[in-house]
Amino acid sequence: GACFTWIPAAAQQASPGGNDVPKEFHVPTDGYDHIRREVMIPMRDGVKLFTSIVIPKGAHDAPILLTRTPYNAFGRTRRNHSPLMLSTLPQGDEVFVQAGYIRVFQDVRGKHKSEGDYVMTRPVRGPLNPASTDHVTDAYDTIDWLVKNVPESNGRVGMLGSSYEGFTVVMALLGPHPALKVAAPESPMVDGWMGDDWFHYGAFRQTNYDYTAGQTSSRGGGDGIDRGYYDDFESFLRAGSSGAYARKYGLDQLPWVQKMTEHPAYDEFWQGQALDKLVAERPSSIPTMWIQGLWDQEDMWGAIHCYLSLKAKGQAGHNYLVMGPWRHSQVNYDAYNLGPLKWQGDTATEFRRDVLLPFFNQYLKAGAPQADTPPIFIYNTGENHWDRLKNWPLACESGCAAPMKPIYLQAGSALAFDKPSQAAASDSYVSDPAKPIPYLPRPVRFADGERWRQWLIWDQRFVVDRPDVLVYETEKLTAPMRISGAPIADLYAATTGTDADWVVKLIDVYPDEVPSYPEMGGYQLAVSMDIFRGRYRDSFERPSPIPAGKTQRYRFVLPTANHVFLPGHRVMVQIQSSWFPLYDRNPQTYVSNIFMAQPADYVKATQSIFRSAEASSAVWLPLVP
Ligand code: PG9
Repeated sequence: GACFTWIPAAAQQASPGGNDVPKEFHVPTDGYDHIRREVMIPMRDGVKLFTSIVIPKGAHDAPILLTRTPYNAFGRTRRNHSPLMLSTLPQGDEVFVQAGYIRVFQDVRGKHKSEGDYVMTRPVRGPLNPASTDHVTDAYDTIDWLVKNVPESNGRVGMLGSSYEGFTVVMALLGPHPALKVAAPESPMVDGWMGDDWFHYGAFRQTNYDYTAGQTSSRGGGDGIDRGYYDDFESFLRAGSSGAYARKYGLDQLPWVQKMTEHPAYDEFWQGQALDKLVAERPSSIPTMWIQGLWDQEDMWGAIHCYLSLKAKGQAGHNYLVMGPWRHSQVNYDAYNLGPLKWQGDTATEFRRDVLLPFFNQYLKAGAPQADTPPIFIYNTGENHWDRLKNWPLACESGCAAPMKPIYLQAGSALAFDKPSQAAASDSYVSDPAKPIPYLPRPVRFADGERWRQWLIWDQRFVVDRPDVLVYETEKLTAPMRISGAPIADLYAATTGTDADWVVKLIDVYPDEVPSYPEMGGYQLAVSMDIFRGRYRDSFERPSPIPAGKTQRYRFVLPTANHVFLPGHRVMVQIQSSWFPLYDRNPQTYVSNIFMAQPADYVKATQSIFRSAEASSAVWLPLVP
């Protein structure tokens, strides 16, 4: 083992005052249970990537678990200062450490200790990436090097990682090295425009400014934004448009901010990097487990859409879907609960131990037993247990065991399955961009991680009484009502403006009293909700002004749910036209680029939602009979 090399103080005195920082400092590691090799792995273009390899002492024929990260590989392998591998690696790795895996983290090019240039979620080689390398080749070259240069390994590699680290797993699948035997993209960032980090159906997520500043204002950990406000609601509202906010804080110098600003619509820039399309074009034969949370506040689109597009290509045999009752990346932590929602046991640790590890072992360890991997492993968030299913979804528009069933908005704030029969009936509200609806109670602080991680399950009572939120609710249910799939919002709406945002929330209203858990009495839990920018109603690529006063149809798929509304609960739908400051405000006047909207473009608009025979607004439910 390496040990501290004693250099007498006198010998270090290059300057008269001395130097208390020695030239070399080695920690004695003889008592450690692991060895660490930090290497620069050369890629095909000569760029070297910093790679931290953590090997159990005495390992031989051990599988390799690889994660490629923009989040500092050095730091990712140092959770605690400890001589124990279990302690120094991330919590999510514990089951793999206990099973004797070699763990590898690598900085992607251009970040932290790696050489080269950084491009945010760098697209594959082709029209959007003229270089000779991408994450596909970097993963390939890394795996090639690892299996040739880590003698303790058995030459088999698995890749796993969440979010950006999940994105790099998906990239590796587009041209995999033969030694890559199994993969698990966890909440991978897949389509940044449709519903992952950058936009949702065209509405821009302003949290990205902090993220982009952190990622790209320097090669290492970048700097934050000097806002001058405690409340982000205030800092964004005062700045004006999202573009004005970026200019005010100097963020418009960052190339990624410029790219997002230049591509507000779903043009070739976004289409060409949508990985759910690319994985279906180039399906791999590698057993892959697509994992995400049912309340994933960052990457709600990626895993499920990759799974569905591969299934549509006949690839379901070796692609698996896991959806836990988790916030973003919670799969790698404890998951007894998500805020006030409590589950049966630690759903994340149990998943890693009982499903994920056996799946990896099967493909990575010689002689490991065949795992009993369910094709679909999805938490039932109403009945509070895991479902092991053969197929997903259970209800959908075509090709499923059950069809979708609309639940209609009705007179008197009611919600019911009978189609409305009245003519020209609607409900209206005034949406005022000067008083946008917060997505969390104010003060809103993006930096408050605890609240950010829970915003999707936040009790929606905090906005239910606002005059600019429409609310529809069923009677108390007398029998359980199960949804298993993706609900679809289907609005017939008119606006006095020429552009508008539509937020639709499908909510489980808890009984007035929950005796053993009083704080859940009357809780309004959104089981599926999203935002849609009205200008994209006919085309995501080519937006168009909304004709003022003319009823238009807005149909958009909401996030996947596997939920049972229990007897005594009610189903609620809420509709509103802003979700601030997470999403930028729609000025409600059509402008060519909302990032550039001028103060005068922001106008009040009256929004009318129709609930009539010819314009029956509804939420289509993936109802399981
Ligand atoms: N959701 C984060 C992210 C991924 C990719 C791009 C931008 C942000 C993450 O958690 O890594």
